[in-house]
Amino acid sequence: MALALTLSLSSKSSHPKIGEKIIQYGTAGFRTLADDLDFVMYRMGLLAVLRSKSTKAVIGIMITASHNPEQDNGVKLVDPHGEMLNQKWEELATNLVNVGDENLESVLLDIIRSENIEISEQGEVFVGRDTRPSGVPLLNATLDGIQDLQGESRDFGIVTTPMLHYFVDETNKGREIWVSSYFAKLTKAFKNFCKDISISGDSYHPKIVFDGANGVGSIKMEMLANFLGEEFLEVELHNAGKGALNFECGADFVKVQQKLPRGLEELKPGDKGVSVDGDADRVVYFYVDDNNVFHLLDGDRIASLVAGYINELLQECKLKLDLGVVQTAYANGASTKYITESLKIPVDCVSTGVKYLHHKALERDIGVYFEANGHGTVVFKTAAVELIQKVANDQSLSSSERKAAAKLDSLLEISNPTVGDALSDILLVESVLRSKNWSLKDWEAAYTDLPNRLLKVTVKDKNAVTTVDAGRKCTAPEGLQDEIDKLAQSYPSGRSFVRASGTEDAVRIYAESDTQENANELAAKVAIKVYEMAAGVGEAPVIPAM
Ligand code: NG1
Ligand code: ZN
Repeated sequence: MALALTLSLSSKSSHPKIGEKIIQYGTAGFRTLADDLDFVMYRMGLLAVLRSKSTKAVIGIMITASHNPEQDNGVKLVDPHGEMLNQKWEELATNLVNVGDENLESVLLDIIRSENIEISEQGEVFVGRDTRPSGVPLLNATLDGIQDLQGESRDFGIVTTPMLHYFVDETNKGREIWVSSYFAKLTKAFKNFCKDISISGDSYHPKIVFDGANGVGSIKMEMLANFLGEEFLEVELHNAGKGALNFECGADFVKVQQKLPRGLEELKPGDKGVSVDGDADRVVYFYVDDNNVFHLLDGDRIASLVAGYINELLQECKLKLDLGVVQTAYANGASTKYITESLKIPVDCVSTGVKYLHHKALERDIGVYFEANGHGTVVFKTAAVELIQKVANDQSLSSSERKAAAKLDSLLEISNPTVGDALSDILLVESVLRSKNWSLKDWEAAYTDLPNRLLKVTVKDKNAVTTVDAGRKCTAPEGLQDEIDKLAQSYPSGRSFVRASGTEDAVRIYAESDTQENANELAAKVAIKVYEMAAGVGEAPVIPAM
């Protein structure tokens, strides 16, 4: 008879569970005040070892709270192909984090049994973190968890989230990695792409004014810029670590506030502003015009630019591949219309959360996915890349066909196939702009955004707000959707929806209309309805003065 398995968790008593509040593995893992996370990290270290044993592959743990304020932190697990954690394991994670200390061993044993895990199997976990000071103690808690189940760990120190995803994927593909191999891959592909493109005229400038959100993005951007050299891309660094992380800067601030970040107030007309978020998986572009008016080029713009260009290259190299774009309900209505009607590229709309976009995009030969907030990438099937490379090397074809295929091959090599990656996305955007000899104004001319507003309301229990149809229809509280519909219909081109945030304790409200004033007003009126019907707490939202 087999001996009953027992676990001895020697560090458990150093990481006692605190608080009674149930916490959930949300759209971006666990995320809350850093002070409340020690036991969560320890337990995620334990779980990652089990996941590694179960998949017989390296698993990643990223310690970050992305665009949240500096005092928050969080943790996300990375699956073998560099993708977000499998949904069933998200539930296991939620369960493991919420049990009392006295039941920890038995819940782990349940997982071992239900997942048929061979405990003697090797377990290996890659760990990375953003620049938050709380990252160090939380890393130690994570390492304790890994060690308690005899897992091997490799600590990558401060890295961007997409770098860690890339390292996990590459290692599981049997390739050797080191920190600079990431930069080497990106820069080699970008330089290859730029090979035959000469810059002339006044439209494209190989220079960006970079807002690093005072986070890891600025450290890694500086390294990337050194690898590239100024002739390929000059980078003027701002918010490079002296101020508070994400405070009045970074991609989330710029997208939500629709204004220049702190430190870039003096951006000159014609300069290309670029903001990334606290873990550098999101990016937005912006500029000010001659009248000092701010213009934002967000994730929807990046999706349409990149997908449109890939489509052109496919036509030039006469390859019939299945290309599609994936968006969420937060995509600007004008972008969806432009991509489907002008570019004639199919668009799918999925629930908010990168994992949904990623999986949908993988259904295509080449899938371009972006959230409006600037989180996205290009994914592709290996067979599609092989076809493209075949065309690039087929001497019987015309040189224009071969060149287009070679460009497409480099472009796909620049993209991070595992997850949205601000640095790789910047190089994607720069590739297309350079190739088209476009300024940001040229890029923006493709379509006109519908003015929009994103608000949030704190309520007693955000889970009381439930939705269906990719987050576009609210099913509870009863009657709220009817109120939203009535309000939206009373504004020209009005569209609005609400959903519970997966990363914050709040309900998000999105509204679009023909003018910014109308979008602001519609968003505020819907926010008031949410506040009234879903037990809002704190100060009630107000309608802005026109
Ligand atoms: P929540 O908080 O669930 O809305 C936010 C973003 C998501 C995604 C996650 C992960 C918006 C409206 N929502 O999720 O798109 O990026 O954070 O970081 O931007
Ligand atoms: Zn992020």
